[in-house]
Amino acid sequence: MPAPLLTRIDHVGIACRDLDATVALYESTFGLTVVARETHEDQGVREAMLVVAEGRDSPSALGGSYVQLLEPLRDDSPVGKFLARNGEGVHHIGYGVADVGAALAAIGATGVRLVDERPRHGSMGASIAFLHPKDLGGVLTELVQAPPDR
Ligand code: CMX
Ligand code: CO
Repeated sequence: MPAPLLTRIDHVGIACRDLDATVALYESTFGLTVVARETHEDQGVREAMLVVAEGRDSPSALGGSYVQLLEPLRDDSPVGKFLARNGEGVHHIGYGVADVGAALAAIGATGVRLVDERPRHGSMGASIAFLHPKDLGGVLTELVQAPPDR
C-alpha cells in the first residue's frame, strides 16, 4: 500500500459573521490562543487561526492543528455565499499533506474535481489547494503543506 496522502488534520475552517466575537467565544470557552490574524483579499476573507496543538518534529506530522475562524469581506465570496445559504458553521476541513503539488496530481487522477489546479499561498505561509465538495461527500476539502518552520 502506498503511504496515505493525508498526514494529519491541519485545521477546521468555521464560517462566522463576526470574527472578533467568535474569537472571543473560542478563547473564553476553550482557552485557545490566536496565533495569526490575516486578510486574504483573493479569498474574500479575514481570519484568525487559533492553535489547538503545536506541530511535532516529525516529517510526516509536520505542522500543528488549528481552528480557522473565517469572516467574509463581501457577500459574493465563498464564505459570504456559504453564510447566506447555511448560516454559521463548519465550512471546510484542512488536511496536512507532505507535498501539495504531488497530492493534487494524485487526487486529480482519481477524478475528484480540483478547485485549484495548482497550489496557492494560504494562511501562515502554507501552500494550499482546495478540492470540490461535490465530489467529496459534500465536504469542501483543503490540502495544506505547512512551511518547514511549523
Ligand atoms: N461546503 C460544502 N458544500 C459547499 C460549500 C462548502 N463550503 N460551498 C459551496 N458548496 C456547495 C453549495 O451548497 C452548492 O451546492 P448545490 O449545487 O447542491 O446547491 C455548490 O457547492 C455550489 O455552491 P456556490 O455557492 O454556487 O459556490 P461556487 O460554485 O461559486 O463555489 C467552491 C464553490 C467550492 C468552488 C468555492 O466555495 C471555492 O472556491 N472554495 C475554495 C476557496 C475558499 O473556500 N476560500 C475561503 C477559505 C480560505 C482558507 O481556508 O484559507
Ligand atoms: Co482553510
